[in-house]
Amino acid sequence: MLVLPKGLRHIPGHLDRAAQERLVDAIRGVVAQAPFYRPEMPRTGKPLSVRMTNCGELGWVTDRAGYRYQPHHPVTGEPWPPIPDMLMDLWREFCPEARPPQACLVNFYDVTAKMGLHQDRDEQDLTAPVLSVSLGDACLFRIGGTERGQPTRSFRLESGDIVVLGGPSRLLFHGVDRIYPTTSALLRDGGRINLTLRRVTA
Ligand code: MD3
Ligand code: FE
Repeated sequence: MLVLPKGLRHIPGHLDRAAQERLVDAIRGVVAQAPFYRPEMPRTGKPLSVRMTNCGELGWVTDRAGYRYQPHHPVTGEPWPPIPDMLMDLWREFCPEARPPQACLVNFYDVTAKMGLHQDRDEQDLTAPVLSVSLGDACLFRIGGTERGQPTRSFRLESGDIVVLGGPSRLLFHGVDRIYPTTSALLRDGGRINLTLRRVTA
């Protein structure tokens, strides 16, 4: 039996293929207004392998100056486009107690991209849950404890899966170790998109 950390809900295959296609279309609309860009590590400026954009009143960005939320795209200077209705509906369904999300980070992984173990703690409101939607190729997701170096567990996230991180799971270390190429035909050129909806301000 797979035991998940308290406060972590994994809903495999919540979105059927038609819903995934509608969501990809909505994200294509977002990306047309706010193109993917290559974020950089704080201080070093080393590029991340994941490409990013956002929708919502605030977007998470990282560059030499550090990690932060800001209301405009770092390359175009334009405000982020609104969060698509489908995602607002998922938030109301899975996070009915929470105030509305302010940010939706859109991560794009080509088949070589990964994301190292990290904590999400750039939000002022750490009591609000994070809701994640996976689209496209499957990945190997890893989740640990609240301290670096604690044991980790790995599981696969597939297209259409939803993960809700609330309560005690909100500050767990987590990352994406690898993408499994050609495991989904949703995105014509392969790769994986992950959407994370968040409340940012207290
Ligand atoms: C566990 N994204 O954007 S989503 C991130 O697949 C991020 O792109 C990963 O980590 C991705 O920050 C994982 C699932 C997720 C999101 C937030 C979490 C897991 C989490 C916050 C706390 C614990
Ligand atoms: Fe994260």
